[in-house]
Amino acid sequence: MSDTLSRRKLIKTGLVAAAGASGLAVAARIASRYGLIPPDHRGIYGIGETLTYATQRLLTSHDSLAREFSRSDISSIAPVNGEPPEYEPYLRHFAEGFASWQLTIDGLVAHPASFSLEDLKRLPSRTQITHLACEEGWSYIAQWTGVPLSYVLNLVGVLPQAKYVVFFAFDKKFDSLDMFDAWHPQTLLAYSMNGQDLPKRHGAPLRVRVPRQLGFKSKKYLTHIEVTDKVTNIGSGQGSSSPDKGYSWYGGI
Ligand SMILES: Nc1nc2c(c(=O)[nH]1)N[C@H]1C(S)=C(S)[C@@H](COP(=O)(O)O)O[C@H]1N2
Ligand SMILES: [Mo]
Repeated sequence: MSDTLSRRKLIKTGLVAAAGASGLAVAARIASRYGLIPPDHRGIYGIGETLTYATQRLLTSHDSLAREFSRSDISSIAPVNGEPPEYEPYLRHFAEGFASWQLTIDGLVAHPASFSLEDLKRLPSRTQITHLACEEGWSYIAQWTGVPLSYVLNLVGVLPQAKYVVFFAFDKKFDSLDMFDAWHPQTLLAYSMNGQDLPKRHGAPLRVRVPRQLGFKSKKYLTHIEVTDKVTNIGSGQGSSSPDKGYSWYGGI
């Protein structure tokens, strides 16, 4: 057993034992010591959120992949959650076929940059058929093509103090991933769904697809990505617009 593995096992055993024997607060303290605290750790669900996140991170190895399906598994119907922004500047970009739309990436990076849709389409792509599960109880399987977020992060040069990658959308929603999911090979900046340009309702021109987490983390209608070491200064400080509506920040599956 490698050193990291035995260390992970030790922390995990400690966490679970502490949660059972001496209560959640002790387990939360252990999680804190190892930096496994999600941004929405305050409030009534906070200790539960910390335990879920910390346990998942310790149980899952860094390269574990979400299941990928075959073409015959693609669902004939893909439901939608979150209607397209029917207001400016989104409507103008849509009418122009996103010709002047740009994705800006800045924050804790060596080379802040903006990418047009054509720029992104010229970068190496990955196509994957994965399951999107909404916490409301429906799900579907679809094929997504896009540039791996990790590729773009390497282009802009993430600084060592980075802890989160934050996604901002035209509809004012935002969300963030820790660096584990940001570097994950299946986390895509997707511009195509089932072989077509991303349909308006599914997030045109660009969405993030995070198959290792519930659907709400796969934010649509992206405008801007920021790499940061803290999310306390964004929105209500919980790393996402979703916890304001009772969702957790971490939606691992
Ligand atoms: N910008 C934005 N992204 C979003 C949403 C939204 O309302 N706005 N809804 C989320 C939710 S709750 C889910 S389940 C998925 C659904 O993706 P789909 O509408 O393409 O099926 O998108 C997520 N991304
Ligand atoms: Mo959802």
